[in-house]
Amino acid sequence: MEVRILRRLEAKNEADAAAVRDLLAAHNVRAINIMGSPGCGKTTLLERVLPRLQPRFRCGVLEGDLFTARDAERIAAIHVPVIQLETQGSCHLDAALVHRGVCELPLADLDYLFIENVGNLVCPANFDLGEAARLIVLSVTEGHDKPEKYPLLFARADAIVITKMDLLAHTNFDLPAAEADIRKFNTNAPIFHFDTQTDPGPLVDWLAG
Ligand SMILES: Nc1nc2c(ncn2[C@@H]2O[C@H](COP(=O)(O)OP(=O)(O)O)[C@@H](O)[C@H]2O)c(=O)[nH]1
Ligand SMILES: [Mg+2]
Repeated sequence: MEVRILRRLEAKNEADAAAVRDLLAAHNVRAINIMGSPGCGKTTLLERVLPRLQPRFRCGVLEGDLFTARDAERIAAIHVPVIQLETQGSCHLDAALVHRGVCELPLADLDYLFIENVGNLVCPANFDLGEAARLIVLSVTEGHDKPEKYPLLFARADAIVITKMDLLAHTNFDLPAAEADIRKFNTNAPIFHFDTQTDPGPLVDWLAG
């Protein structure tokens, strides 16, 4: 009797991620996968950082959301090439959708590709998108317990940005505790502080590095 095999989804995703990685490498484009909760400030960070990178580097963006093109409209407003990826209800981007998005971008004209993942601290961590680096965003309004509750995301980060620092004094967010917890899972990744009032220079330098 014939035996049917259903392969786990990740195996398909791994093949798609390899295709994305090969395509980006062929065009010498460095991709950064940005992950964090809904509303933590991922798009705001891009709005602040992209104009700082653009004079030196050519950037493109893939915006991941369940529905709407609102974030892509924000990025288009600052004149950066962008494609909206609508997951139609799925809680994370997968490499197949990213591959379709990458094929729509002018890769020959890009140095950096920023992929804003769907707002979620769980599922995106498990899906390789073919990126070169993972940037995790945590806002002070979410509570300092999040690194301990969602360790996988922080463990696999290449850099972590703590956002909405201007609101720190209005919250009970314990910054040293949050950073100590991040260090339990990730000893190497730089931790940047960010808000819309402060110069994002160190983060820009890391991205450009
Ligand atoms: N006070 C303050 N608000 C911020 C900051 N960054 C983002 N926000 C606000 O947080 C909300 C969600 O930001 P957004 O960038 O859309 O988050 P995303 O869902 O992670 O992309 C918006 O109302 C932003 O204006 C910040 O540094 N300080
Ligand atoms: Mg957003």
